[in-house]
Amino acid sequence: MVKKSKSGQSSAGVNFGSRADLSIEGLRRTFREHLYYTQGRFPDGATRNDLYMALAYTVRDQLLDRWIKTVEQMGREDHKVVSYLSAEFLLGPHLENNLINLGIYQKVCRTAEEEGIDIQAIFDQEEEPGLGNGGLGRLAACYLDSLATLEIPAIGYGIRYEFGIFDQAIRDGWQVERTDEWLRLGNPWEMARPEIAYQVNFGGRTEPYEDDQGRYQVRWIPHRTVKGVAYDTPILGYRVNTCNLLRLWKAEAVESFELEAFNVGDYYRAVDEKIYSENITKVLYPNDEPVQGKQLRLEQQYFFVSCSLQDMLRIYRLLGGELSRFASRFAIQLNDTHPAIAIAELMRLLIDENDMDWSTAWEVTCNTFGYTNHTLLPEALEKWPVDLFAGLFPRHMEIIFEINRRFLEEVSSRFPGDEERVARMSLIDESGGRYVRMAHLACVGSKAINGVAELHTRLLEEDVLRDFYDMMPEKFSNKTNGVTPRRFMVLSNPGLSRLISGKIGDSWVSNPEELKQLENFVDDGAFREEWHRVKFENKRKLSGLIHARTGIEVDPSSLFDIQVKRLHEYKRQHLNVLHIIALYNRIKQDPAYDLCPRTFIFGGKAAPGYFMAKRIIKLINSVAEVVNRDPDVAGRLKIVFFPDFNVKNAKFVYPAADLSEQISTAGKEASGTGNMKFSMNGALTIGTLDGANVEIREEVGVENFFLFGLTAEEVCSLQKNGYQPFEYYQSNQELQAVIDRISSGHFSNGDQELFKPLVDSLLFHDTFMLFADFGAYVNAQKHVDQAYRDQERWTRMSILNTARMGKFSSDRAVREYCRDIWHVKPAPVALE
Ligand code: NBG
Repeated sequence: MVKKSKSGQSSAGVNFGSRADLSIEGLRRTFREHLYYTQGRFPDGATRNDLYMALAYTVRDQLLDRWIKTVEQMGREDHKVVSYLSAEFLLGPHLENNLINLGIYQKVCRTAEEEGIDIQAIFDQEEEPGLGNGGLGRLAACYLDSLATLEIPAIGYGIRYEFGIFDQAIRDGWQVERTDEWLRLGNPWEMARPEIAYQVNFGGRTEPYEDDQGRYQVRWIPHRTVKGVAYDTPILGYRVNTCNLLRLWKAEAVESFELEAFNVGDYYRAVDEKIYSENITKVLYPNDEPVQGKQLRLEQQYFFVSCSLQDMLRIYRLLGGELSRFASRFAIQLNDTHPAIAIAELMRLLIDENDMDWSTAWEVTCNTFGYTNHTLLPEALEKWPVDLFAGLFPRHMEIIFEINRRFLEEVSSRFPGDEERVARMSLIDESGGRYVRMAHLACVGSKAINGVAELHTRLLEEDVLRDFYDMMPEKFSNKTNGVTPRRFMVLSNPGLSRLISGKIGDSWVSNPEELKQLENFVDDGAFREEWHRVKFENKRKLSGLIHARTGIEVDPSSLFDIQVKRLHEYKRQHLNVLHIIALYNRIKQDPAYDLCPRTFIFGGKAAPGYFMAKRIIKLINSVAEVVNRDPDVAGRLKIVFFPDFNVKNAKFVYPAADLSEQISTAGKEASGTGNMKFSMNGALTIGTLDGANVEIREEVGVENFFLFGLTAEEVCSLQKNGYQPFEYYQSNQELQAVIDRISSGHFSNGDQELFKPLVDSLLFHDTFMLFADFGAYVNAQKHVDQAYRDQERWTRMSILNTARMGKFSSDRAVREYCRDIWHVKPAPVALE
């Protein structure tokens, strides 16, 4: 339980009275004060946003004591701090989460009700900070939640994008993008810290010189300087006092610089400079996996990395330690290669700005960083043209060349005469054009390298990073992803959480392995009935939302078959569509065809420039148009594309699923985390042996998982032996009929061109082997259909899924990082 402070005594001994008071009266008073003094409203004139803001400030007040004490403690005691560097944090709404973590959710809801306030409408008012694309950014947010819950001192460092991931609307079946103006009505959760600001340089040249002691030094004479300003958001743990810090950087112009020195009289150019500077943190690049080699993206990466490292060095100086012991106070984790330039930047800061010698600086650097890889897709491995890189960061380029020179010397001496290996491992790809390989930089400059699921880590070791594994196997380990049960169960699925807690108590929330105890109740008919009822209620709620957003009526007693995730060919949403069309064909052929009524629900955004992904969205909607209104189908099949899938509406989606679609080509999905969110909420999975599916299946039991498809090895060897998708088309009649149905224009008002690019790509390339897996997939779906007819059995399997998902809590994952990589321990925060 949260320890209450004695009427909010601060460390300075000042009594802040009511604002930190958790009693109902206290909350009520603080809320009214904020409505009046912060929002400037009487209750009568207050808008919904005023009410939301006042409540958010009321809750934030509760966090402040904990937040200040946590941050103070980081600087005071001899604790190591985790510094999580990530270009993305996909946080989702804060308000409900904070209420849950504080333990005042029920109390606040009840009080609001008494006041005649529609609390759901207020929750709904919050714009989510969509500062990420998908799994990688959401994982960072889950890890912040777990770090705080485990009472580990930690700072998340990232970018305060003015526009997060775009809002998706569907027009005429196509995705249209709208800018996400999440800051429009104000953000009560952040605090601007204008006095915490750093200068970040770009471009220019370097110049060698001799310092006072006659040592060789290099100075960087930049072409341009931008200022990074800190915006802080509190991240409270569940029922603890630890309230960590998320520090996001906003780019601003260095006013004095252009206005006075350079642009005297040239007012417009000065303003241009300002706009140029602010551009850096204007917008999140909306590409999920493949990288976009854009200069601005590289500028964003360096910008936030440099600010963050300067900030850590400042904090470290406050502590007064020897700089050579930096790694004993900070463990920095690189969330993929987006912040990997940190390795060169820390070297630069230590050598050029703190007079450290190369080898000490290199030791500090290598002991500080850990690197998490999140992808096996070759097109998602970041590499930057050397010219672009050197133009923006001339000094870093020199440092990287020197790191590389020393490293390749080591490679040569370990593997004499193996020139091919040297070329393969070089930080510079010279196989055609010259590129900086960010993953190689990350591997060389980190003491630990990890993948995000067992299969993924094995494939890294055997394939993508094989040479590095050969040379330094001790650096490699697996850290299977996890998700927070607070947001994805307690907050998203209150009905199920209440049912569970009623049976086994509520300590599973911080210790989800306890969910195992639910296994004792699978034979309890009354419990199963309750379980089923909760699931049905969740499906009813989602049905209402679907109707409101799309106008489509769905039947909550049908099987809810859901695939929500970013649109990507490797995730194979179109394989799901091929199955739907196969069912449709069966019904058309035999209107009495016996099948369990199903509602297929899709959701997810496509990168705005990803042609195929956008066409898959159009295909889903086109098939939906035809199937949903075909009288022969008569409600047995319904298809929905739920627009604008994000963290906020995810909470209605995961708890309502009967079936979770995890059907990526084996060997392509590093882990997946949506798969975990579904299964925790009692959905059964139909899936391939890919990413964390492998481990989920092991945990929940093979008999409670619908497996199909080629293994990663089979995918690989089929590819090698010349995969011919056309042969599958010719030999599988059902597949042929499905493809022909699309080609004929049946779903596109006779237009045979619309889906031709998609169909041709499948017939003649099928890079992700839909055709090879089609038969097995349709077959597994048949088993799903059979199983769902036996509702007792299905509910049993559903309960067992939830009961056995404890492993996939982000608490477990973060504990492993703490133990194996960061070497940090909990540091509980006392309030008085
Ligand atoms: C994604 C993977 C997912 C994985 C998340 C989190 C990137 C680069 N990778 O499979 O595709 O679950 O990372 O680890 O976004």
